[in-house]
Amino acid sequence: MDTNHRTDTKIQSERAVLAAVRLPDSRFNPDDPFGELTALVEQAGATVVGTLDQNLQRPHAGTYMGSGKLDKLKSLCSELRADTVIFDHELSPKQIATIEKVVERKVLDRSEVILDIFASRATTHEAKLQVEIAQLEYTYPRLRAMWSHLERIAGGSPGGVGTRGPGEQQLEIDRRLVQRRKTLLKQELSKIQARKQRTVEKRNADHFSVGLVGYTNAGKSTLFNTLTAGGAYADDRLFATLMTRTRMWNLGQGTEVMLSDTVGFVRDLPHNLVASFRATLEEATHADLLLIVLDVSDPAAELQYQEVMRTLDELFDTVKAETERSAKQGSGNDNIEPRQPPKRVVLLNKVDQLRNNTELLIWQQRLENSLPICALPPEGDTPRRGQEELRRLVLDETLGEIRELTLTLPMRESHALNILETKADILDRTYEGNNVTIRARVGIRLLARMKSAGAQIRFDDPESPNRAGAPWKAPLP
Ligand SMILES: Nc1nc2c(ncn2[C@@H]2O[C@H](COP(=O)(O)OP(=O)(O)OP(=O)(O)O)[C@@H](O)[C@H]2O)c(=O)[nH]1
Ligand SMILES: [Mg+2]
Repeated sequence: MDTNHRTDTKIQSERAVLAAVRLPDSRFNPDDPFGELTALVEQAGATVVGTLDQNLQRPHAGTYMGSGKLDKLKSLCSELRADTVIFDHELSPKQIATIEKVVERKVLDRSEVILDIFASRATTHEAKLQVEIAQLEYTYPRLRAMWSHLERIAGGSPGGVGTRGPGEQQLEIDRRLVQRRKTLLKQELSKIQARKQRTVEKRNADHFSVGLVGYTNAGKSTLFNTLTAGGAYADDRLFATLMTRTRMWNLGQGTEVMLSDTVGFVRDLPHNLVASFRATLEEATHADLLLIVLDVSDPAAELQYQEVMRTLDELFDTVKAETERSAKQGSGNDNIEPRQPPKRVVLLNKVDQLRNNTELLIWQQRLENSLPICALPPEGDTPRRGQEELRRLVLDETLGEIRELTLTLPMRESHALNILETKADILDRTYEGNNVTIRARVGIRLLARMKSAGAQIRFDDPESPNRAGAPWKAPLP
């Protein structure tokens, strides 16, 4: 058999034809329908030699694309000497096998290409585990469908196809091995994640945390590096960052926040990959403030904005549902307050790349909480556009509205006292027994955070009815 068959999904240095079925609800950029898939395929190391798409009301069950179009796809591939066909959406294992039979070439879907890129980018142990689990769940059944299909046309003789040709029995053994491997990986992953979650929780209790999120290549790592002068990987490639990185960001006035750089979003992220990467994205949901980095110089900015917002909404919905479920099951802790989703600010990034201001004005008018910015490092001593405003904005968010309050706390609360000494403007203090009473100008959000971290603070607010100094129940902003 001389066709290029599918024993793995690597497309390094292959010649690829891209194919797509556009349905009424398909999301794509009409000005450059294959732009994003081309970028993905090139990241995976292949060359795009041609494209073909078809508008349909609904996909054909067996082959997704209509059969006439598929024949056309086959002749296009021969004409362009293509090795591989890549579809811009998910296909079932069966659809892949059927299409492969018609076009006589290796067929991949968009999710498999994304998985390949993730596999080649994963450097940490955690990222590698996540990618392997996703590949076992997504790619493996698709490869298997192909093997058994090849098996049939090769007459069932072992070794008849390539050198692999697994028989039915072999497939059964493979399936069990894969199952065992997956269980093992998942156990290891959940151990790592439990450890990480404890670190994150402890850190967030002490510090205001800010998460950078956004579409891949939007400029998150660049901004992260500029603000923290750190060394996250910033690169003009998709998915340069796979894991969350966190560093202190010094805002001045004795205030530091934890800034996190996360994995980039992309349209239709393979669902198994989302499952394994959810913990990574979920870290973003624990932030106190989300900075959404948007590349406004990208022609597909609108689509990317929609995608990021949709993914975040979904993520918050699942987290909320899970919290409610575990509360119903009586986790023993009745006073778990459902977390409010963090405030979102959209950073209109790469403004230096815009040729005129009109587009920027439209974004600003439309999004109340937005800020034009350039994420590149300062030129000499001068910070780039928007960076100083961003620092102010985050500082204000961190401290919250400043009020003059009288606080009473036990002397043993040395950690809380320390925070007050550095971050509040202390006007007066008196000692009585084991307690200290402090009159201070202090940000209410800072106080709320100290309280939720367990600090025993009572306060008298002249505007509040609980003047007697009952434990503070702050109406959180
Ligand atoms: N001109 C210009 N280029 C920028 C700006 N911000 C980022 N870039 C460039 O955009 C490219 C992508 O930046 P990254 O910071 O790696 O993007 P990212 O959002 O971290 O991407 P992922 O890690 O893949 O999610 C790099 O080549 C950056 O130099 C900006 O404000 N202006
Ligand atoms: Mg990055």
